[in-house]
Amino acid sequence: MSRLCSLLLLLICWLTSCHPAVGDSTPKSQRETVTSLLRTLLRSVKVGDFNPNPNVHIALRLARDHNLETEELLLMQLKEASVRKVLNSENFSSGLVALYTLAVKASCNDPINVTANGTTIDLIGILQEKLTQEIKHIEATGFPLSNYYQVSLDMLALCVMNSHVSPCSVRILTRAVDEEQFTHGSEFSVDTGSVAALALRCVKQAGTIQNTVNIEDALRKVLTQILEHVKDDGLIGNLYSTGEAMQVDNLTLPETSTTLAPVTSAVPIRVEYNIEDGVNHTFSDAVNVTVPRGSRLIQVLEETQRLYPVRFSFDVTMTLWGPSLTIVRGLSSSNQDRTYWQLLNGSRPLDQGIGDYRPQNGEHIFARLTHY
Ligand code: B12
Repeated sequence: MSRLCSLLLLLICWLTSCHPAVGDSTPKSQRETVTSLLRTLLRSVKVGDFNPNPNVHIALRLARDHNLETEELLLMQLKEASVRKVLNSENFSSGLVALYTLAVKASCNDPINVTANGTTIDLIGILQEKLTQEIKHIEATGFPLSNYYQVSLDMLALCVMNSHVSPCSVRILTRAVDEEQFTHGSEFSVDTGSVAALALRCVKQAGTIQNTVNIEDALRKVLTQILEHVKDDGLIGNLYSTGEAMQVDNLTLPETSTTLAPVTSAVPIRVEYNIEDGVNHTFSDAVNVTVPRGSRLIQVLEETQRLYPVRFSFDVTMTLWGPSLTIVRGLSSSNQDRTYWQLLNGSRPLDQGIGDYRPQNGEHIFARLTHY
């Protein structure tokens, strides 16, 4: 499912109209892939889901073929979840509000009047407020409350809804481009650059900002950075950022061969699993563990925890990308301290999380508490 997230975000900039996609420009050869993708999306919608995925709804609405019953169910879940998050003051980050707003709009519903269980909320108003908080936080600390990906998404959502985007927030985003703040680990974040470019382009085209010189400079710079990340195989950044990046410079999707997901088999593999507090240096530990070939990294962590429940204990937080590793041996990553459990194979950061990555025999996996 996580692989779909990036493909789905590819669609958000088409949301200026609330009509489902008209016509179908998908080449015949790719229709089967699209249909299979849509089926996977439909299967991911479950009755009673408390954390529905707005990306899924956006994608379903923009597709040519529809399953209105499932779309209706998902829309209802999104409305209920957004009202619940607001009423119970649950974690509702600015970018998530932006995605909910786009999802509601994709069903021709008005994000200003979202009603569930007798309560009505105004998602656009909430989004405006969330973006203001992000901007204040950047001005006070130098960093967003969430991250620049979400700040860009907020601005893009407001812009495509023809809602007010303040010159101040635009200035903050162009400054972030200028200061090269779009990082992911130690690398330039193609995802963030792409969403920021879409947001800046939308604001420029809206024509509500007087002096657009800064916007044009920032757009040029971020486009250059994105193009510097085009790989020989046609990917831009990696598989997950390519969909987003493609929207910014009209590149065409490279032909890639679809590889079948490896199947878990009884043949065992050995993986060295290392944990390390790379911030306060309070511990560093390692163990060799055996799991069936094709296992996902989370199974390595579970097996290690089963063998050594205290030394290798861990916990996760569920996100739109699946389980995020947040606690190792009782030590929690922290948004406030800007730390996270970075995942590496040797010295190379993984491009997937523990729910997706499948280690090979003999790999040296590290979970290292690191600053971002
Ligand atoms: C910002 C960001 C981070 C920040 C998040 C903290 C912060 N400041 O907010 C940091 C630097 C900590 C981070 C870490 C990682 N990230 Co990151 N991240 C992003 C980015 C650019 C934006 C996420 C976001 O805000 N989304 C919007 C909000 C509304 O959605 P959300 O689900 O609520 O967002 C939360 C989760 O996405 C979570 N998160 C961030 N990254 C990852 C990765 C995984 C695997 C999971 C499960 C969750 C997760 O943090 C977000 C804020 O709380 C995305 C790009 C993208 N296209 O989404 C990459 C992205 C999601 N990250 C990615 C990766 C690979 C990682 C790492 C595994 C890297 C590593 N080798 O350690 C780690 C996660 C390790 C772990 N402990 O589980 C990949 C995931 C690809 C995949 N198929 O799984 C993405 C798509 C980038 C890419 N193109 O490769 N990330």
